[in-house]
Amino acid sequence: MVRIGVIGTGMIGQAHIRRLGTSVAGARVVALHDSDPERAESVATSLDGARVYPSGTDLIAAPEVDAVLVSSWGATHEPYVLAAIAERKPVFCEKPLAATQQACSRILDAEVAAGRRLVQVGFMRRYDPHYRALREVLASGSIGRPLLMHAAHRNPSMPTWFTGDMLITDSAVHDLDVARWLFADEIAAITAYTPTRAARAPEGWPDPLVLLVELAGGALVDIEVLGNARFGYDIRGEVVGEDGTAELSESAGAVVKRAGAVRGPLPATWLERFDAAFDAELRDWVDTVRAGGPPGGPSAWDGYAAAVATDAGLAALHSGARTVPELGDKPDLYRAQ
Ligand code: ISE
Repeated sequence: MVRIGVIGTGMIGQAHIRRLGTSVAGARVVALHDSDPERAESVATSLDGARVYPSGTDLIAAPEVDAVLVSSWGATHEPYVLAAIAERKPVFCEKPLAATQQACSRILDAEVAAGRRLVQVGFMRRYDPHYRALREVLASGSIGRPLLMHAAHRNPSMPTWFTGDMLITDSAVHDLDVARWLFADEIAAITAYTPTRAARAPEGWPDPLVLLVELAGGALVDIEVLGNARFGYDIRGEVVGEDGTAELSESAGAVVKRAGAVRGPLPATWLERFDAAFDAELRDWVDTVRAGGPPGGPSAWDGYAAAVATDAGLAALHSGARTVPELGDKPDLYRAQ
């Protein structure tokens, strides 16, 4: 049984806690911390014997905690992940791994110094059955060498605390990670385009936003992001190869053709669309922690590369120029992953 301490008991933290109790075998949430102690206390009442800690670092150091799940506000991640590495405890960190390239770089340095991989980052799309099926088609070689990808990330609306820049750091970050993962390549340049602002988008938001992403191997990925599409949560992906194309299938559920019309399900939120992916990522993480091995999911390097890409995306957005990210060398620790 892996005894887990959760830092951050907001919406995504509570969803993870629920999953750890219902859909994941071999895990128990024993410790909680939140910057709002009342919220942590109220979440603790639904858990058998979970203790609330006054600080995240106390929780990480507690002997009763075997592994840490960080789901607090992104800007707070770095010190928690560093503390978990210092304690040599496995840590699952929601995206972003940390707020900037420099902060992620410090995490890489700490993990390299520890000499083993302890960090998994919550890029759950890599566990989504539809994305996995797409990746298998690419790996099978049946559509030949992939040349292009068209991706769309349409959100029905955004929370009140969202900002225009977060369309890159919080939304497009998933598509940037998926591009690296599907093409097994790194990002070489990003250009951002902002067509006429949607009437429903808040003043000053780059909504819609299109990122044109050049991969080091020469493939090109276009990513459309909408923050206020209203009609539903719509995630698209199509890869164009030398010999054919492969498309992300729509979410599970039957498509019905009847009375001259086609109807199918469209998820309302990302929690619904990626429900199975969230279950699968936590199961995999807990399994690897129980086995005592390195995590099998997105690594600190992936979290770092995503931060480098979002920093470049923001620079491209604000300057209007094609921006080349400075990734640096991949440490040996991450080469065999
Ligand atoms: C949100 O934070 C997520 O991570 C979702 O997966 C993403 O689709 C959404 O745009 C983000 O705001």
